[in-house]
Amino acid sequence: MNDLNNIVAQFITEGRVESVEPLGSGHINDSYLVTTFPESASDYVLQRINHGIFTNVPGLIDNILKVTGHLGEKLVYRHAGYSTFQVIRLIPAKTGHHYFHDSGGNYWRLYNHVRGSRSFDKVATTGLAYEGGRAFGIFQSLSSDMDARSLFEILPDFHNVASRLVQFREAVLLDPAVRAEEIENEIAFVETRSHEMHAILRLGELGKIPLRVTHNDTKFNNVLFNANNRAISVVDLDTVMPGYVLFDFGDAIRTGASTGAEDEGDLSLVNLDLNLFEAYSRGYLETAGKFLNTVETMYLAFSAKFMTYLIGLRFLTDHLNGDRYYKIGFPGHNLQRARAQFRLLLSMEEHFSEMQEIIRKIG
Ligand code: GN1
Ligand code: MG
Repeated sequence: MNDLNNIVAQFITEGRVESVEPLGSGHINDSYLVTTFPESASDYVLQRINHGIFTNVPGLIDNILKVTGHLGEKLVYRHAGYSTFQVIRLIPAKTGHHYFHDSGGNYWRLYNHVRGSRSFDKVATTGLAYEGGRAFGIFQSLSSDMDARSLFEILPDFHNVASRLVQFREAVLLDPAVRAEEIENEIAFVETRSHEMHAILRLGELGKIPLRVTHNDTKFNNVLFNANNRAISVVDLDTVMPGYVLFDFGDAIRTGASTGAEDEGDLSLVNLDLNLFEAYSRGYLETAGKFLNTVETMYLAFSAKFMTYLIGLRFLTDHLNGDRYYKIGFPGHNLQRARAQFRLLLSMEEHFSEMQEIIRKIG
């Protein structure tokens, strides 16, 4: 705790630190809520950046500054319509950088904490789903006039299914943790769908869908809500880089329209909730619909299947590799996560024509 206080002291903050407590359920970085007094002073979110994954921390921070700068400027000066929406800010360190590199080699950063905000791992109502859709739609609308190529590709090929499949097949072959034999069904599940899952990649190569500034980690718990359950911000900007909007829509549906947790052990509890899907899509298209092209809109329903497949594939690959990437809570956690994703994908396959019909009606 004292160490964490010392880290916070490296940044230019208001108030005096009252407490530093672990925050959230992210699988990559370590996050802490820093509360301060007096009450009028801002609270903060302190994060230790996983620099094994984000190896270029200055590049990462630079991307975040570019995007938050652009969004902040548009919200304040040009987009009065989204008056309740806020953009999180990186707090400068006393060195002048927007991160702090400690003597142990760790990289830290500090964001302001959006006052009175909260997030949800699970979406309980269509009202929340609608608001989540609006939030990511606003984020994308505000960044839609940015040159995507001005951002550094922080994790190259992050949602590239071809390279994810190469990594997966290599893990199956090398089988470093000797786990491949127990998961033959899951391996077959991946392989039978691998061809159709290249659709978005192909559309990109053909120039039918543009590269845009995308968030790339639109888990529902990355939306912040106020006390009235209105979405007021989106967080976790680490993976903001050039991408396809379909990644963001699909990943949000994967977590925001499922009846079960991402790592649900009882697969009978995992299904796509069509009402949540409809509500999220409505909120999203109300805000993002203005700039999407017809091919992007046409593939929204498919993108939910795609991102559920891709994240399931990544969990399964990490399981095969002996859990080296994602934090796990217990042995077999990544396999359980992958199984829950594949169960959700089955449910989406079952309801696919209804999903498409919903998008057609709204779009
Ligand atoms: C990771 O750190 P977190 O929990 O926001 C991952 C995402 C996955 C997600 C699955 C940099 O996100 O891509 O969708 O887990 N982030 C990275 O829950 O790999
Ligand atoms: Mg993240």
